[in-house]
This record gives sequence, C-alpha cells and structure tokens, in this order.
Amino acid sequence: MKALLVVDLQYDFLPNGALAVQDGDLIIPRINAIQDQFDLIVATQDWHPLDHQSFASQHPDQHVYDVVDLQGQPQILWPNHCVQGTPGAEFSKAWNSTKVAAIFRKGMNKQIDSYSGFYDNNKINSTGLLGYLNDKKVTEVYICGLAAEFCVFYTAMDAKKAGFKTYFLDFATKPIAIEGIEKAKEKMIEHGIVIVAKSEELIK
Ligand code: VGL
Ligand code: ZN
Repeated sequence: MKALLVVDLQYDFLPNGALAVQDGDLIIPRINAIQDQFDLIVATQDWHPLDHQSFASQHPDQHVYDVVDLQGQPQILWPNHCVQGTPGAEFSKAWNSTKVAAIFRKGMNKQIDSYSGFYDNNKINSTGLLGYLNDKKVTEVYICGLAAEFCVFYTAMDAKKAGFKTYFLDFATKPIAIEGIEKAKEKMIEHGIVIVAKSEELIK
C-alpha cells in the first residue's frame, strides 16, 4: 500500500499567510496532479491554540525567529500561525482534498511544538498517524507539503524510522529557507530516504 502524506497545506504557509513559504502555492497543482497514483491520501494540519508557546507573541522579551528552550528542546519562535479555527489554519481551497481519508492535527499542546506528523517534538505524545498507517497496511510513504525543512522533513525522518519505505517529494514541497533544506536533504539521504526530484520519476 502506497500512501501520500500531504503536510500542512494551509493558508498561513502560503503566500500572504502568517508564516508564508515563498512559492508555496506552486506545489498545489503538482500535488493535485499526482494524487490518483496513491492507494491512500492522508493529511496533517498544524493546529495551535492562540497561546501556543512556539509563538513569539508568548515571549515578551523575545523576537520572531529567536530560539528559546521549550521543555528541554531548542524552539524557534514563530509568528502566530495556524491558530485553531482561524482562516489561516484552513487547507487551501486550491488543493483537491476530496480524496483525503484522514486528517491528523498537531501542535495542539501549547507546551511543545510538533513538526512531525507522527509525534510532538519531545516524542512523548503521538498523533495516531503511525497506528493508522499500520492498520491500513501501508508500506510506502510519499511525503509532500509545507514547509520542506520543518514539518515535511521531520515527518519523513519519523516515517523512515518507523520502517516505511520513505520518499521525499522534492517537486511538491518548498522550504522556508534554502540553507535549511540543503542540510535536511543530506540528512534524509544518509538515513535512506529517497528524494524524488520530478513527478515523472513516480510513474514507474
Ligand atoms: C511548520 C513551523 C511551525 C511547518 C509548522 O508546517 O513546517 N513550521 N509550524
Ligand atoms: Zn506550527
């Protein structure tokens, strides 16, 4: 079973969003175009309470992109984004999400961030995604969405560690910063994750 995992395709990560990824909108038609090649489509949704501790607004002496300690983890402070129930937290209407079988929300515990679709950053709590994929007999996971070097990267690393054959769909993701994604790609290759450069490589 081949599953497509669409990570955080939400307005706040798209141009004009609160934590906009440059050219993030370009990946939407590419994701729409490949979806019928998969047995199962699953989405993650960044879904924060307004007082989430990853928001710089919660740390009066700090600025956006400063790094603080959160539950023993280094935490980049972000602008408020993907606040539960707000328009910025919604999936893009340009994405054809009708075939999505399940949505796993993350980042709901205000004390800890959750980049991976599988676990919180401290790996104490799971979202249920791993149990779901195993229950569906998934063996191969193809990962796309936003942002490449954060939620897509950490989701791919955890998928690989969980034993799935894991594909990072490079043509269907965009990074917040170029420097970050180069390092992230090296790390993924080291761990045996397959980087798929073009959609044509999928059709085999
Ligand atoms: C993300 C930063 C904060 C992501 C989510 O989806 O990559 N990045 N929250
Ligand atoms: Zn977030």
